[in-house]
Amino acid sequence: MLDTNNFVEELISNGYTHLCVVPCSFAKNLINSVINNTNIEYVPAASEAVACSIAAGLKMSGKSPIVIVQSSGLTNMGSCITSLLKPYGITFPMMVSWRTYKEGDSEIQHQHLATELPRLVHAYGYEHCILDNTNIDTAISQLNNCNDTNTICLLPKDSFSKIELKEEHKLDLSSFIPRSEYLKRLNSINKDKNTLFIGTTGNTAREMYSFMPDTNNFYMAGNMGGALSLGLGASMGGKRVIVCGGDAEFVMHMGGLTTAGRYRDDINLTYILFDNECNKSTGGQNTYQKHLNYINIVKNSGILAHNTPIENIDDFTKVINNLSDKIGLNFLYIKCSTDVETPRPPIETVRVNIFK
Ligand SMILES: Cc1ncc(C[n+]2csc(CCOP(=O)(O)OP(=O)(O)O)c2C)c(N)n1
Repeated sequence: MLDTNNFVEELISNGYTHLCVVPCSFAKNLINSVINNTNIEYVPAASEAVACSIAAGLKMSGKSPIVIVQSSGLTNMGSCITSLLKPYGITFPMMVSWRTYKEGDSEIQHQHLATELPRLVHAYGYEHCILDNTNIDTAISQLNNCNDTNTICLLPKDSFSKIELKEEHKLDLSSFIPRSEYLKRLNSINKDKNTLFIGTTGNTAREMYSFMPDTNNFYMAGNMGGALSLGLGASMGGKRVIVCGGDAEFVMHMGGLTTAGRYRDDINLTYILFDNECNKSTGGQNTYQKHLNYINIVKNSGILAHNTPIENIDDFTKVINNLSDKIGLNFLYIKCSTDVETPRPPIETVRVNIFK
């Protein structure tokens, strides 16, 4: 295991200036150390494609960025890598956490790339190396090699020692009630099973498994950012759908809003955005999205949004009860705090037959 703060100091003395990131729990301690350090800038990105393009722009302006993403995020970067970085000869270190998979594990979103990740890297026209997490000098020289060549660095689990965020970077959500309270209420209102609930990757789906035992739930373990569009398709097919999403998932493929808005008069679909201001499931990293007005974004995409943020169960109950069986595309924005960890839905519930 590498000493994380020493590793970050070495990155800085080697001239690296920015860490462009979509978080993965494997990189949590490295991310915390960079957020704590004022000599290197943390750049949280809506998607891996965004992180990669920002890094390319930084490199073009003489900075020295590093990209950190999860293996599933490397697929989002494919277009940037093959049609920008490769043809224009732009290089910088890209660290990709190598998620593994054990048979029977419910994290089925990682199953394919657990074995195929190196082949994907090679298909993009890159070599791969595996970060040496036993020696800082070797690890830094691997990254320096990635900075000059078409090489992607794969990051094994438990590579970095534990780092806590400094107090000033910690979120205070104590004035909001936890998401579980809203999920329990959804469960009691929607026991009839006529509504399909879609839970997004991250802690939303996990908590639905614990707090919504009586509803008809689909737990989308991967495909981050795709929940609204999945719900759109299901509602275009005739289902009544409610998507429960997180603030990081919501922005990842936000273009889906513009497509969904077109069908607002033909479908029965509601997106409930639970904003806990963080990527809870990958280590609680702040999403740094306070500049966003989610309600206005949604309204301007032609979607019917409840006008004010919801912060208590009574208001929530009224709004949910008013959502009728009528056609419409609705959006609710809820400010919430986080719950204690709940278990992942087991494989039998994650791999359901969604065509039934
Ligand atoms: C393409 C892709 N990139 C990154 C991840 C890793 N990841 C899983 S959940 C998550 C954050 C989810 O945060 P949010 O949507 O706010 O929900 P929360 O966990 O806070 O409830 C991330 C970054 C992923 N699964 N897929």
